[in-house]
This record gives sequence, C-alpha cells and structure tokens, in this order.
Amino acid sequence: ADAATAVKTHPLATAPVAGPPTSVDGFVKEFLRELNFGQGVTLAQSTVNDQYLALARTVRHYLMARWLETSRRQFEQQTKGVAYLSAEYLLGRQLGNALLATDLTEVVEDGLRSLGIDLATLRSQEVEPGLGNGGLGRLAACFIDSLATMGVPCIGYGIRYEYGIFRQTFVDDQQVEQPDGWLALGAPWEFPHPEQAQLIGFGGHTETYDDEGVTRTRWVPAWDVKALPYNYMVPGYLNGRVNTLRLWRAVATDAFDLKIFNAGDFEEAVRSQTFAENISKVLYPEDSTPQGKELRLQQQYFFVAASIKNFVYDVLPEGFDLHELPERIIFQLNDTHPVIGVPELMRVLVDEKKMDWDEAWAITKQCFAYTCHTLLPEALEVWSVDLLGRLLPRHLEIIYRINDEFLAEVREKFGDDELRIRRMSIIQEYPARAVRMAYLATVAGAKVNGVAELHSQLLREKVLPDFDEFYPGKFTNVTNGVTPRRFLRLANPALSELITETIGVGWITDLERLRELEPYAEDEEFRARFAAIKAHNKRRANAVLLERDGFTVPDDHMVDVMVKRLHEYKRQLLKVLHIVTLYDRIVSGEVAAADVTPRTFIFGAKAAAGYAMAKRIIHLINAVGSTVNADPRVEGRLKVLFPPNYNVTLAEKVIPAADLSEQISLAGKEASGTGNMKFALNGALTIGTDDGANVEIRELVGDENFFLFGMSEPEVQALQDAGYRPSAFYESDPTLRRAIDLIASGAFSGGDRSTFEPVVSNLLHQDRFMVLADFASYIAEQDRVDVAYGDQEQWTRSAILNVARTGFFSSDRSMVDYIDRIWHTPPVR
Ligand code: GPQ
Repeated sequence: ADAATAVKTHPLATAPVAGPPTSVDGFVKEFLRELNFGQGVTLAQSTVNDQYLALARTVRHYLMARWLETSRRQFEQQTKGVAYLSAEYLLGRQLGNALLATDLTEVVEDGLRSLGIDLATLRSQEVEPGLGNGGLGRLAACFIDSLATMGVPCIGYGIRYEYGIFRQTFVDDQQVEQPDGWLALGAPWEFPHPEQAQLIGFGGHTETYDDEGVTRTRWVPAWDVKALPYNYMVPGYLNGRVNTLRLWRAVATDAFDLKIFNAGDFEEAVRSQTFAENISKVLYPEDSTPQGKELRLQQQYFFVAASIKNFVYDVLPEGFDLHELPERIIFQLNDTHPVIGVPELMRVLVDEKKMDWDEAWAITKQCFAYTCHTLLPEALEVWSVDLLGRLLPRHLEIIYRINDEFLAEVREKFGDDELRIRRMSIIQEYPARAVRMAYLATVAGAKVNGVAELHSQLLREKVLPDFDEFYPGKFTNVTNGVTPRRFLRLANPALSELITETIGVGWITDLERLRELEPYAEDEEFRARFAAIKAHNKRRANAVLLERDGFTVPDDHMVDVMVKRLHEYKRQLLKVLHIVTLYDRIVSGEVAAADVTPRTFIFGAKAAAGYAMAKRIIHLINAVGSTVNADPRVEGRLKVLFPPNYNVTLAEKVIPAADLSEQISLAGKEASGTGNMKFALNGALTIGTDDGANVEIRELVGDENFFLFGMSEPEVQALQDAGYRPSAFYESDPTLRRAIDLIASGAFSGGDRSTFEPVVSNLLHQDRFMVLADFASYIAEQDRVDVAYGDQEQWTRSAILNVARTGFFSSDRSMVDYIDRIWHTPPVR
C-alpha cells in the first residue's frame, strides 16, 4: 500500500513525459530506435512490414502524451460524456489519419526519405481494420473522429473481431469469400489491457434470496468468458486530444479451463478455450439482415456487458453515486445490436448495486438513446424468447417486467385496446415468441433518432407510429455525416490544397465554410484547376486499380460509380439494366458508337455470404462486364470495372475520381446513405432517387445540380397499394424488354439461359424494389446526364457547387445535433 501511495503521489505521477521531438532528426532517431529495439532489425535487414510497424509505433509515441493527458483531464473534470456502443467500427487505415491529426506528415516524409524509404509505400503496407460491414460501421468511425476533433469526451465500445469483413475475390465472375486475417502482420495500433479483463457470464438460472428482509434476485451463470480490452487511440485533428476506442476480445477463463483440465480432459480444455474465443472470432457479414444466430447474441451481450462493467466499475471514480449516472454518461445504441445493454444496466443496478427497481428504471431510461438505421422490416432484430431465456435468463425476466409495466402504462393512456397492446408489446407472439429489440430500445431510450429527415419521418409514421403517439417528443432526427478529415482532406489532397489555397484551412473543422467556394464556380481559372484535379484523381485511381486488379480507366471517360453493399433495395440491377441498354443501343446499330458518351462504370459491392440473390447479381455485373469489355463494337465507349473487395482504402481512391455518383435505391428504403455525401463533397454529381439523405443533398445543391429520377416514397406506396405488376412495365416498354430479353437470352452467359433465369424471373414476377417501375425514368435521366456531361464547363460549375454546398454533411455537424437534441453534454469548446 505504501509503495502504491508513493507512486501515486510522486511529482511525475500524472504528467506524462513529453513525446519525441517533432523535428526531422528527432523523428529519425525515434523511428530507428523502434526499428532496432522494438522490431529487432537493422535498417538494412528491415522489410517494408518492419518499417511500417516501426513507423506506426513511432507515431504512437507522439500521440501518447496527449492520450494520457486527455484521460487524466476527463477523470478530474467528470463532465458528461458519450459511450458509443457499436458492434461495428469500419475504421480504415490508421497511419495517414494519425499523421494528419499530429501534423507530422511532412516531418515523417522527409525523415523517411533521408533513410531511403518512401512514406506512401509504408502507408500501403497497412491492412485496414475492417471491423464493420458498411455504412453503419463506417458511421461509427466518422462519429468518434468528430467527437475527438470537437473535444467531446467519448469512449467507443465494440468488439475486436479477429477476422473482420471477409476479403472478397471473384472466381469465374462469382464472389468467393476469404478470411480477413487483419492481425497477421502485427497490430501496432492496439494496446491490450489484460489487467482490466471483465468476466462475462452466460446461461444458468436465476434464484431469489433474502437480503436482510428484502427479497432479491441473483443470476447464477453456467459459464463465463473473459473480456480483454484492447484500446485504440482516436486522435482529434490538431487539437491535442486523443479519445479512446475500447474493443473487447473473448478468451477462456482460467477457472473454466482448469476445472476440466484437472479432470484430466486436456482435449476438452482446449475445446472450451476455442468455444470462448469464438465469441470475438469473426464479424457477422450480414448487413441489414440479422440472422438470429446464438453466437451473434453472445457477441452482443459480451461486448455490452463488458463495456457497462468497465464504465461502472473502472471508469467511474470509487464511491460514485449511481443516481447521478445520467449526469455523467449517455450510452448511444448504434442500432439494436447493443440493446441488451438496457436489461444489463438494470441487472447491475438492481441485483448488484441493490437499487430499488423503480429508481433503477428511472436512471436507465435517461442513460440510453437509440439510433435506428433502417426501415426494412426484415432488418429489425428480434431474439426468440427461447434463446434469450437459455442464454440470459435474468435479462429475459427483466425484459418481461419492463414490458408488463410499459403495457400497463399504455392501458392507462389508451384503455384496454387489445389490438394496440399486441402491436406495441416488446414481446412478439407470432410467428414465435420473441423480443423486439427496436421496441425495447424505444421504450428504454430517452430519445430515438433516424438518420436522415425522410427516414426519421417514415420511422415515426410507418415503423413506430404507436410509440410516436405514446411518447410525444421522444423521436427526433439527426442526419448522418462523414468526417471531412478522412474523406476530403486525406482522400483528396489535391482538392484539399485548392480549397485551402482559396478559402483557408478553416473548412477542415468547419465544413460549412466550403460555402465560400460558391463564387468560384463562375471563375474560369478556378474551374480549370478543379477539372484538372478531377483528371488527376482519375489517373491516381487508375494507377491503384491497375496495380491491384490490372484494370485501366481511359482518360477521356466519364467515371460513373456505384459503390455500396450489394442489396436488392439499393438496386444495382437498375444500374446493370442501364449498362445493358447502352450496350444494346450500340450493338443493335440504333446509335452510332461515336455518339455515345464514353463511360467507365465502376462497381464495388460485397454480398452477405448467405444472400443468394445478391450473389447472383454480382455474377451478372461481372458477366455483363466481361462481355462489354471484350466487345470491339463498344470499345472506347463503354467499360465496366468491378474491383473485388471494395473497402475504405479503395473508397478513398475511387470516390475522388468519380464524375457521377449512383444513389438509386427505391424511395423509402435507404435510411440515409453516407457514400452519397462523400461523393458530393468530392465534386461528383449525383443521379439519385428522392430517398434517404439524397433528399437533403438535392435541396442543398439545387435541382439544377442533381439528377433526380424515379418515384417518390408516396408514389411507391400508392403503386404498392394499387397492386404492383412488374410484367406490365416489361410488356409496355420496348427498351426495358430488350434489356431484360438480352440478359435472359444468355448473351452474357455464353448462351446459357439458365444462369440468370432466377434474376430475370424475380424481376418479372416479384421485383420487390420496383426496378422495372423506375427503369424508364432512370434511362431518361441518364440520357440527360450524357447531354450535361457534354458541356464540361457547366458540369464543372455544378461539381464545384456540389462541394461548396454540402458542408452540412460533416459528421461534426451530426455531433452538434446529437449534443443539442439527445446527449446534452456540455457545449463544445
Ligand atoms: N445500415 Cl440496419 C447498415 O449499414 N447496416 C445495417 O445493418 C443497417 C443500416 C446503414 C443504412 O442502410 C444506410 O442507409 C445508413 O446511411 C447507414 O446505415 C448509417 O446510418
């Protein structure tokens, strides 16, 4: 105890020693020290990977003092902060961002050059942590970047998957998934803290006991696993702040192993180890389609329970009065994945901290807020009562009680309206008894938000109308945003430089200042420079695609990009039908090749491994691409590129090169979209439906700088209600018929009519997302795109205005909205 006190009261106890000097010499020394003593090689012996690892660790040193200082200050001040709970963080590469945040890029570049090393080479050595599926995971990464940059205390909590989103390859034009062993070459950005491990229980039963005259419940789990925290730095941009992302890894508990081991069953002991470690083994590659698998529920409870324990027992100071929890923290639920945290906090407060139920509920209701990211009914998570009761028996009891009390309140307000009660119950009865996690989140959350204006409106009107009526003021909107650091400053250095030269550097942390670019749309010289940058970015993307996939993007082509997860609702098929139509126009002789605007179509899309139709669509895109790219009749006019394994790293190269951004989901289906924002900010024009955040993009950039097509959400609803018959569109539209017939004929499958028969027949007889209904409008608008692209001066004007008018979509602004409308954390400095 004396030794501990001596350490804690030492004059140097809390002030970290300064990081290495920021001079080139200081850097070189530190880098070589890491290479020699950390990596254990001389410069001459070192591989690129050695150099990358040493560089990453060197950069960490520069961030470390700020990190320690940030957590020391937060501990002293005890102001309200955010705990962002997310099963996914799609971070992208770390090195470039860390260099940007510390302003070290030039020092490092110069220092490395003096050693004969190229910084860009080391940067491309980094394997990105793909710990997310798509938009939802990338949003979490943007949000924690913004919070650090704005000086808001935030801990991101999540799972350290050993394997992130699968690596996509194509074999015979079809998707094949490979494991993403992102840790294999070393993990220089993480800090394991095994001493802060938490025990997480599962299974077993509950029992009541007498606690000095009070009957209490305790949960007796049947087995447990250890949750080990791995901390990651989340550096703010040039502000000296470094927040923490804490990801949990599952390992077997010693006790569990030992018991079996002592019983003499070594194999069984190893099996149990494997069983425990399975929990954080792999990211579920399902995007917007929860599978209801037991391991998935284990993952959810595992990381949420570890996070809440960590916060309550380790982050809060000793003796903290838990009645004040709502003044200290808000747990933001990123979709329903972490919603099991609601009964978990109740269990901690009532069973462990022996708080009265009503008091605990009053606190819990103020500590959570819920973000919904979808409108698709099949994407709303439910957990069967069977499974929940088996895996988390105490939590199921708590959920039942929350539901009973909630339904009693509903009765009080609306009378014994049994239909309404059944509709609103957290427990669904059919087709199987199950917990509706979105309902639980809505009942428990202080606020519920959608992710774009239209989405939030439809969420209130169509998905949760009873709840909106019951809880006036609970629903709100926060339109998504993207971080300008990664998606403009880092991804598009050339444009960033032009912007900074024109309006100063303020835009990087105050993106609305891009407005100051508006007048330059009329400046011919500025337009020329802007267009030259787009051309430069195309060549840069070309170089990357050539190296990685052997693809070339012709210099004189419009670059037309659709990158996002493969989902029927996103309608990659509509894009395919457009390409087939253009192809058909040329090969049929209807239009002379010379009269077609040359375009290169770039796709990027992963399909969930079990999503058969999505995989067929990938096959079709590749098949159409192979045919089109090999046909001399369309050479130099149409080109289709589908680089496999689209990820954040590739996005950073492809998005700045795009002329046209495809945001073509059926209206009312895409909650927001965030790719749409990244493209507009990088000076692509959008062709899109009135869906998600497209609506807000169009309002901001103006109709004349946006290519709108397709039905509006009310029109979609009306067509649905009237009875949608896709075949009617097929029969009445000869252009559509030709495109579909061409696919059906086997023109893209070596004459085999069966290959794409399921795609064709689904389109003709079901077409849940109304591809055929929007086809004519899409083609007409695409023809207008061609005409518009013919006037390059005007196109560039529009592109500049897209950049100038979309500063609203900074995730910094999203954070301000969360703070004002939901979190009520102290104002941002
Ligand atoms: N989103 Cl429900 C996902 O990426 N994964 C999911 O499981 C669900 C939603 C997306 C959504 O489709 C996009 O429209 C949003 O822009 C994005 O979340 C972030 O809110």
